[in-house]
Amino acid sequence: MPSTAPRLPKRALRLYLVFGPQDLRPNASAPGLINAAVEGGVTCVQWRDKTETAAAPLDTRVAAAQPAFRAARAQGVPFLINDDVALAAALGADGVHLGQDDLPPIEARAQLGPDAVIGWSVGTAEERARLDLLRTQDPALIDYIGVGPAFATGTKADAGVALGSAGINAVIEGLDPALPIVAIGGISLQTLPHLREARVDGIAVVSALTRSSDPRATAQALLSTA
Ligand code: TZP
Ligand code: MG
Repeated sequence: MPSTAPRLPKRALRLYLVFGPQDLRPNASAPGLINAAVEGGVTCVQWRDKTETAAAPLDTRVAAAQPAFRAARAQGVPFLINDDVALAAALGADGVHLGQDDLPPIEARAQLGPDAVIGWSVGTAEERARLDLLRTQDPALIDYIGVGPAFATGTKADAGVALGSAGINAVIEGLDPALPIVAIGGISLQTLPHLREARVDGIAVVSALTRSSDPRATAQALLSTA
């Protein structure tokens, strides 16, 4: 039994909205999307800015993320930052989601402190081996993993080969059941039924919600399909 409560309970990963300015429909706002999505049942939000703002000075990145952060805070859902550890620290976000080529989790933990949530992307056997090694060194370093791409996705060009349920289960085989797992990549109302066999705690989506004309209803439908 872990001696302390998890930084991010599994239920917070049930339906995870990931997005940035590049994903918003014309005339949509980040707070508007977050409000509708959380009303529909979204349990966690990640700010993933892939626009030129990502290379701008920190105060510009903070200003860009601030409306989304405030909306998530007002809605009472965890708010994580993709890649940008300095932004997470400046904003006071709940933590970060890191890819294998981002700042190593150990360094992110050193910068963000013991309370920050750290999520890590794991999509291959090699990446799984890296996770196992890190967890041997410090079982509490990583708070959850994102596994994918579950299906083909047009949202992330370098997402890799679609894993499907069987591929996801192979990557996570034998993992500590206490470690929360979220599937990501190409998950929509159409593909979600094919994920029922995957032993994951939740799903993360970009386009299923950002491209929906009614994110509230789509979030509800995703939750009832899962
Ligand atoms: N990481 C792996 S796949 C992916 C990310 C950020 C993109 C997911 O986007 P979508 O639109 O839900 O396929
Ligand atoms: Mg990244």
